[in-house]
Amino acid sequence: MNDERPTDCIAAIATPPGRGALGIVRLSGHEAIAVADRVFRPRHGAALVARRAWSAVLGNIVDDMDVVEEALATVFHAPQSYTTENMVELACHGGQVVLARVLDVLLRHGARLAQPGEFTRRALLNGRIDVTQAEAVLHLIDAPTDRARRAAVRQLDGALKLRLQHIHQNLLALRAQLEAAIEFADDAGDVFADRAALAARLATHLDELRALARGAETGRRMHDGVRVALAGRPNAGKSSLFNWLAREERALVTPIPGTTRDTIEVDIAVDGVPVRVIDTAGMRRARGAIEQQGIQRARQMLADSDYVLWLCDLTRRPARDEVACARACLGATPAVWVWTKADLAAAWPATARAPIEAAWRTATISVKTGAGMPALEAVVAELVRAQCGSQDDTVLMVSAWQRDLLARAFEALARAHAGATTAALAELLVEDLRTAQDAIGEMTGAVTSEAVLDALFARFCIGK
Ligand SMILES: Nc1nc2c(ncn2[C@@H]2O[C@H](COP(=O)(O)OP(=O)(O)OP(=O)(O)O)[C@@H](O)[C@H]2O)c(=O)[nH]1
Ligand SMILES: [Mg+2]
Repeated sequence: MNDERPTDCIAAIATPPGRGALGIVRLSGHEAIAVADRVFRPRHGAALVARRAWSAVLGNIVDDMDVVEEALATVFHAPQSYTTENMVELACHGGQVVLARVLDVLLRHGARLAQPGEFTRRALLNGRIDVTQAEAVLHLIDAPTDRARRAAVRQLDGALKLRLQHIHQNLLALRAQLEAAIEFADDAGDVFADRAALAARLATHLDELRALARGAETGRRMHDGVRVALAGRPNAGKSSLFNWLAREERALVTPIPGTTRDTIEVDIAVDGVPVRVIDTAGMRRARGAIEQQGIQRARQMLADSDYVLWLCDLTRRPARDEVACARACLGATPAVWVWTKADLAAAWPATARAPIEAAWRTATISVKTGAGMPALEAVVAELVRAQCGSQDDTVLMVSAWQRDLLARAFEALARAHAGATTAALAELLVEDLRTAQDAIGEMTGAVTSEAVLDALFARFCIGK
């Protein structure tokens, strides 16, 4: 961890731009309360510096003789604040000109404009939170669904930090034991003597890391969402289903085949997981350059999606290459075959349907009557659950570099485990354990570099 801990007074507008009932300007640093006192005139009583922690004081913010704004100042004394430093939060009226003026006055009286994420960075540098908790702050602010919020709050509370610390300590203890065994090879309690027991211990740790990796993958899904594309022949009813799922008339629906050209996307929530639904152009031999581009784009979308709902119009007689066309368009992306327009007379003979029913998971719907829609939604929910699980207390909201660290720890531990079951060199085994342990340590920020912290906090907004 970096030892250089800045304590100068930083200030920033902490609320989002735009009009609002309230806007908050916050200050943090050793001199924060003193700087606020230079511009804040309490309506009654003593200056802020003489106030008890967490007192809220009504007063004016003045610039020389000018009253700039009326505000409520809340005083926080170190270490009981967000950053662990002295802090003042000025709750002002939520107008951009007002807030900019208040900030400007503070900057001219000894504060410096905070960098993005600098308040949270100070909380981290001062040891109140670790990297997993700083990540949780970001994920909490960005949470696209309530389930993602719950996971972020749990992590902010230190759940992941404790888990990682626990694993780190266990790996450390095991490594110490192994190193001692190497050094005093003749000792009675040589852990290398019972290779099977050692392998079992490593397997337990490997399981822990596997569970973490699964949780991190779920967290990624819960943040990025699951992509579900709607595809099929022109006029199959894709845009109709899209509008139904979006609960609004977003996409143009007409009886003319080839209506949709560009892809259209909408975000919905399924079981607390964000799902991006993508409507695409109908697949056929394109008539004209625009449609050709649309189809090209649709194919790309299918390749980039997690799932495809392949829609097929029951009322249109099947073409000879129906299945081949679907297979070619879908590529490797898993799909559910959805029969549409079930309210109308079907033109597909049972013999043509049978091979499809055998090869694909299918659903039958009518957007017009709503028949089959709950069942289709249940299928989508099931697909989403398959990606995101339903166990909330194991979800990790971590970033890509933390997932990489987890993978590194896992690989090293897997090597150690393989080494324990064979008669690999003890020193190599210890080295692998050290690699795993360091990677886990890095995840909590115990040995995190400045560059990594810069990258993390660059994703924050100013004032957080
Ligand atoms: N009766 C009935 N008509 C439907 C149903 N779903 C869609 N349609 C009609 O089928 C036609 C085509 O629907 P769209 O949703 O535009 O089809 P699409 O697959 O998006 O078509 P393209 O964008 O041209 O590829 C429209 O006239 C819809 O009203 C349904 O469940 N029942
Ligand atoms: Mg369409």
